Amino acid sequence: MNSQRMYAVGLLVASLLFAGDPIEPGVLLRDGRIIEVPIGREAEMALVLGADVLPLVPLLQETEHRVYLPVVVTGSTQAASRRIPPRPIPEPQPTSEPSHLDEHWDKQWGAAVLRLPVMDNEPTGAIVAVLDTGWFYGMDEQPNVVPGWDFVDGDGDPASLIDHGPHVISIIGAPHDAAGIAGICPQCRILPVRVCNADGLCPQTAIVDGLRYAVLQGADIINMSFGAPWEMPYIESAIAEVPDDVVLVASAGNGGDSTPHYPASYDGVLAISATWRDGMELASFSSYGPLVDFAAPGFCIFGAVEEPGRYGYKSGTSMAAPHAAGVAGLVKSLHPEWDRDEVARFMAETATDAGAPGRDDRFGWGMVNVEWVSK
Ligand SMILES: [Ca+2]
Ligand SMILES: [Ca+2]
Repeated sequence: MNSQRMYAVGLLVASLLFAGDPIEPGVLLRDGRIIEVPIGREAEMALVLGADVLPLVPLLQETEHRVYLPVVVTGSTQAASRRIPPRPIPEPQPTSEPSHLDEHWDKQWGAAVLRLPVMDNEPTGAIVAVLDTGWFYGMDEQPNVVPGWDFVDGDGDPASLIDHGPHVISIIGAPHDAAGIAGICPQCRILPVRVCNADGLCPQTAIVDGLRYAVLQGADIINMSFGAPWEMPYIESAIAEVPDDVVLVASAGNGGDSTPHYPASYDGVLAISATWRDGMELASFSSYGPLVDFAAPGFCIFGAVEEPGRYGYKSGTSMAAPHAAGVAGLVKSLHPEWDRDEVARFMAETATDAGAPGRDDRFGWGMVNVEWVSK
């Protein structure tokens, strides 16, 4: 490396370090190998490597509205993460619909806003692949989880080490019973595909493999609660290969602005923005823009957390996407012959308009709902 370039890199590293946002330790993929990158000199090396490093896709998290950033960051993503205001989480109010027996139904404002009816739990519905951190197999209440795969460790055990994936899965598929919470599509079969590691980082190769695997396993819906504000050609190609009868759902991003996030902004993917508790106001952390297709509850969402058997609140477009994926799962369960455009059209026709009349850049075609199920 010449001295001029070293100087430039040094300045870049210095500016990142002194900006108040410490560079996160993480994992990078290089030459097909996953390497650990702790804080310090190795992080500097990662920045120097530049094009040799496939950036990891961060999971979009969560309660503190902190967006996980990979080691290789740009000025714009740092700025975006700083704009997300820390905000106290108000005590949720009980919903006015005590129709469900589930223990925590009074905390499930999101499912109540969607007008979720009580449904049976028979595993006869659509297959919803959840590309995430995996599932807690020790949970007391189990959705209809089918055998999946772990593309982080390369084995057949997609058990999760953190609560992001389990939270997402419980939102989609928790059974309607006396225990825990009520999922949006309890008859859906959940295919856990572990593509994100315990640090909340998702190697692009794992995502690409996970997409192909989900299609081969017959997934009707693929939920992707991760993303980054930069283009990822490998993932774009893999998405383009997914057949039209598979509905792809992704979180719009937690940037709080109109910077496009990927994979949500790729063709054929439904991008889901997140709303506050009243359901008709966009969450301040939610990204928005012309590619938003639908809005869904994403603030203070109750679901599986921390360890098997426990529940808690999380916020983020990561939580909004599985609400929409659950709705898509219900549509596909009723109409397995519909392709993704037909499913999206039905979801648009039945959505609750919000914001500016008709389609807009904040709520897309509106807040998804399942009121139509009981009609
Ligand atoms: Ca339940
Ligand atoms: Ca609207």
